[in-house]
Amino acid sequence: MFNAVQPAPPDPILGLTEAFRADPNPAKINLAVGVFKDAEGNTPVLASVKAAEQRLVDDETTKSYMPIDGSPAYGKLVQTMLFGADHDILANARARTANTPGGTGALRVAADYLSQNHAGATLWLSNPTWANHHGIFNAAGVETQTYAYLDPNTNALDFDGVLAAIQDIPAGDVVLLHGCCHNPTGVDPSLEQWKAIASAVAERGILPIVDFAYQGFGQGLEEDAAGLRAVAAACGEFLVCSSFSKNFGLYRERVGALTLVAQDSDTADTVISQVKAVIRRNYSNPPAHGASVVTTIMSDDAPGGLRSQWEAELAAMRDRINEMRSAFKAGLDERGVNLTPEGNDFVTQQNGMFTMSGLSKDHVAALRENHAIYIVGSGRINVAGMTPTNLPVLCDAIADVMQP
Ligand code: PLP
Ligand code: TYF
Repeated sequence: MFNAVQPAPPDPILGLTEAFRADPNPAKINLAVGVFKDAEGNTPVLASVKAAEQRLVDDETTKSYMPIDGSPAYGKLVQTMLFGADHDILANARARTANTPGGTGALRVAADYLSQNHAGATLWLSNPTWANHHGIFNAAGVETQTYAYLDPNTNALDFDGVLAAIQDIPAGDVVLLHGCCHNPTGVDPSLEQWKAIASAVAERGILPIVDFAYQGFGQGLEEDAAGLRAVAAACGEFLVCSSFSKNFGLYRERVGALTLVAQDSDTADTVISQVKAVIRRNYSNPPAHGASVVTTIMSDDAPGGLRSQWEAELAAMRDRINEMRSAFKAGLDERGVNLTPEGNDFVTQQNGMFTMSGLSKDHVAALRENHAIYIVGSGRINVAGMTPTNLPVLCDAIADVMQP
């Protein structure tokens, strides 16, 4: 029965982690997979998470099933993080949130919902985008197309290209926007650009999905939500896919959320009924642990409580990434290496863990073969994998592979 099955190709990013593990070189550096690392190269459990887990062990009274869409308290706090407590969307009960297994789960539930309720709609993805986006939506039967995003001469946003592409998207189609810290480029629109993109999407009658996997990793929790809130101001209806893998360091606990916002509360009830039908057929109800940790932390909002402890830990992660961006740019500048014709300024102008370095496939191969430095074939570098120790080694290696 199984002998006719052909092997699937390895995941381009996770496959690199396996190759890295197998590399015997003690000086090897992994800047591939999108996981935060501290200055010692570790991905520790946050102290606020440990404390919340201890409370859960002590206080949890049942392991009975969760509701299909998770706990109402979690849904409320997700909406508050997205829009702020006083937003019209909360006041008029226009949003519904389902707790999903990670951001990936949110995207897959959104994909099944679209395929079953928005027949024929095409999803438009930025070029480039997170490697898994096409696969998740195609697996649900949603066709994907791409829109222009990055200007390769400057490694900055091709804003005119984005707007021109939106003008050509048919009404009723769906566009995915990265809420902040675009993966893989690190390039986000400015607030003015967000407003223009959101108006264009609204005018065309396109449904936006905001993929929000890095809230708090760019400029701050509130600052990073500005683009999403511009979408909320212009577009009456949209979806948001949240992930708490990165900002709570809860990667393996699989905690995320799909939030739908509708014109009014009755419509929101109808749409969530379809979302719940999708979930029931996929995994029935979500894993509880990660969402309980997030709820425990966010609800303890007294001064000195778990929430302020977590916010400080999140700020420390963000600050470390931004310090590494500055040090990386300085290291390249000192060696006379220019990653674009216009220099290396783009490195410090981008947000979040990733930078699209502009390094070619040959450079990437030479970094791996000659220096045991692993980055994704597209040239994406995980800045959060840089440390004060490996940074000079990295900059020397880039100078070496780029010399004419
Ligand atoms: N969306 C984007 C843009 C991501 O970069 C990621 C993870 O890397 C995800 C979604 C998925 O997140 P999760 O690990 O919570 O499934
Ligand atoms: O590095 C990235 O962009 C992601 C990280 O189950 C990742 O691919 C790895 C495993 C996973 C989800 C995301």
